[in-house]
Amino acid sequence: MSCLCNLPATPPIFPCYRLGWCLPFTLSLWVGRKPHSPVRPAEHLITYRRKGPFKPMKKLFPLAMFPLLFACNEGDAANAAAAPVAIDDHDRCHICGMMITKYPGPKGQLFLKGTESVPKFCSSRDMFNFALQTENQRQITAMYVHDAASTDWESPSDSHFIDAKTAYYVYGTSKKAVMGPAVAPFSTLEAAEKFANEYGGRVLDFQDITLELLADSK
Ligand code: ZN
Ligand code: CU1
Repeated sequence: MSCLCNLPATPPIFPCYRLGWCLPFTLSLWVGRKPHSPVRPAEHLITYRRKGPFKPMKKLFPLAMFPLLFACNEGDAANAAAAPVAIDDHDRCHICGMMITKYPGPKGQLFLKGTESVPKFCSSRDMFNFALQTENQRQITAMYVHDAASTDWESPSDSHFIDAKTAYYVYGTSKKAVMGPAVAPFSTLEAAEKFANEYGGRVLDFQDITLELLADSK
């Protein structure tokens, strides 16, 4: 079974936030259970109320919780970020339809909830144009961009994808990509600053890349 709630982060104290739901659920099973010893009705009511439910509960409670914990952890594993995939020569940009590997500049790819297909993009710029749309934002489970410091600008290598959310970006550089000014990603601030000094542009982080920014300079 899986949990009904869908809380994202796992706090350090509990193995899973969903215990908030699992715990009352397990308790409700115990409260609603049938007494297990055949006793006369009147006596049974008294003994059951006084100590019946609590003794076995102490012993069996951890056992009852175990499968629920397992269900929670399974869910968390499914939510763990998928690894980046290679971009094929025949892959086309999810936004503009261009053949991705034909053009220079860092590319992007992302993973969405509930689908196996991985949208890939001719440029990190087009990836942001997709990823920043409100209706897409909530569906994204992982986002990758080429690290412009560690791979060739003209034909970036698929072994140099980095997490888009923790990357630094240089915007407004003289280096050419496609679909408008390049959004050049870097894994470190130092690398981004070095690139900006050499090729121009300003250093931004993930939160600074907005649809307004991209629309302004088309
Ligand atoms: Zn494109
Ligand atoms: Cu394009």
